[in-house]
Parts: sequence; C-alpha cells; structure tokens
Amino acid sequence: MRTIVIGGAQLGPIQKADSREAVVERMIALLDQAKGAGCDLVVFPELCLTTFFPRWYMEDQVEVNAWFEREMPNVATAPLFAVAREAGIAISFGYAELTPDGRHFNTSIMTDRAGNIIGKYRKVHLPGHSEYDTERAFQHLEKRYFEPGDLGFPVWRNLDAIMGMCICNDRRWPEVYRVMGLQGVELIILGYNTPSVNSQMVDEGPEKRLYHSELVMKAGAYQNATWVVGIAKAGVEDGHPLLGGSIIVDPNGYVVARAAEEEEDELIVHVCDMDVCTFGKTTIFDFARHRRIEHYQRICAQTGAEVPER
Ligand code: CDT
Repeated sequence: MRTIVIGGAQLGPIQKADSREAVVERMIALLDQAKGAGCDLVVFPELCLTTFFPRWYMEDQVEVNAWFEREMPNVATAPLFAVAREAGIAISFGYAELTPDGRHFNTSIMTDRAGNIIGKYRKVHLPGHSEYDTERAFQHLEKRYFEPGDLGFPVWRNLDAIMGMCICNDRRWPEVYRVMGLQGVELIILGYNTPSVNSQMVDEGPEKRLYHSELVMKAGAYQNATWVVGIAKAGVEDGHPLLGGSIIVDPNGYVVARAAEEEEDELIVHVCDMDVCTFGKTTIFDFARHRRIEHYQRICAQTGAEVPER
C-alpha cells in the first residue's frame, strides 16, 4: 500500500474587497484541520487568493496587475508555507502569476512536505472571451487576462507517487488526463471556479453543471486509472454564484469523498492508496499493449471538427 491522506480544501466565496491576508488565514484554518485529520497533502482551488476577478472587465493594466502575484511565496502567502512546512503537509493552490518579463498566467503550484515548490503548472485551456460581451449575463474574461500555459502537462514524483496538475476548464478535456496518463500519473489535482449558471444559456443551472463537472473527473480517473481530486471555490462572490461539488475520485471512477451542499470553507478527506492504480494500468488501460496511435493522428493535427462533405 502507498497511502496518501488527501485533504481537499474547498473555499467558500471570496469577495472583491477581501484581502489576500484574510484568505490566507482561512486557508491556514483548513490546514490546521487537515493536520488534525492526519493529511499528507492538501489541495486548494484555482485562483484561490482573491475573488474570481476574470468576471470583472478592466482596461487599466495597473488595475489588472493588482490581482497577480509577482513571486511565490510572497509576503501574503509566506505564513501558509510556514504552517504547511511545520506540519509536514504538502500543499497545492492556484494563483494569478505575473512573471518577471511581464507574462500573465493562471497557475498552480505543488510543494513537497518541506514547503519547497516542486511543481508548477500554467492553465492551458482558457475559457471565455477577451472583449466585453454585451450578449452575456456576466463576463468570463480569462482570455483577456491570461495567456495559455507554456509548460504542457508535466508530472512529478511527490510523496512516493506520480502527481500532475490541471486547472478548472482543463478538467473537461480528455487529452489533459491522457497526456498525464502517458507519464504514469497516479494522482491528478485540480482546482476550479465554475459559475453555477451558464452566461449564454438559460437552462444550464447548477444541477447540470455539477453533473458535467463530476462526469469529466470520473471519466478522466477511470480511463487513466488515476486518482483525481477536484476542489472548488464555491458560493456567492459579489452576487455571482460559483459551483461547489468538490470531490475525490478513485481510479475506478467512484466518488469517495464529496463536499456538503453549503458551498463554504470545508475540508474533505480520504485515505488514497496509490497502488489501486496498478490494476487498471496493467489491464484494460495498459496503454503500451492496447493503444493504436496509428489511428490518433487527428488529435494532434487538427483543432476544430472537420465534417464530411454532403
Ligand atoms: N475557471 C474556469 O475555467 N471556469 C470554467 C467556466 C466555463 S464557462 C466560461 C469551467 O470550465 O468551469
């Protein structure tokens, strides 16, 4: 058995006026709970230090940059790293990254138990749009504020397991799981900020959105024989509802831990045995024996669908 006690630290809403320091205090409270529960690893959501700012249209780059972190750890997050290091708990969380050469990414990091950042991922699939859209009920401007990630989907050895990361919208794309699956991933961790309603379609509310969110994580887990941990920032931020539904999914696609419906700060915990991945990886999803890459060229040669002529 290679067990990792995983804590999924769902965060409730963060308002526009809330400081990073206040958020970090909430994260530390969850980390304290995780310590009490014997967690080895705690996963926090996407862009978790601030409100989900891509819902706000901004033209002033100085105003935009105020939502970004220029270094990690920094003054606001140093206490979180210190508590994690002291407890010997590895952590992962998402934040808006502004690089020294002025590039903007939607980023997640992963630490080891000693608080060293050993993995960084930059979100590849950026949803939404880049200009103000009068047709939408609300804005989703990730394409305006971020560039697509440039690091691919690497995996890292951590806590005696092979781990990878993706972020929110990435969880909907099977290629993401498979690229990590092809590196033997055993645990995929991800955070999300998913609006509870569709800004362009009135009949897509929280029920359907929760269903889709679970569907893709269960499928990604099963088809790649890997654990998947998906953690929400949830609840109503300045009048805008975000989905909860944080889950831990086992390599058979079963949900083994699930957040309550309250959409608040909440820790979900499960003892995850990485060796459970082995059966699927050596039988039905033994990629080396069963994949037929001679038929998969389209996956990398083509972006949009090309339908046959009538
Ligand atoms: N943050 C993020 O990626 N949210 C998207 C919303 C999609 S609707 C524009 C998601 O896939 O959950």
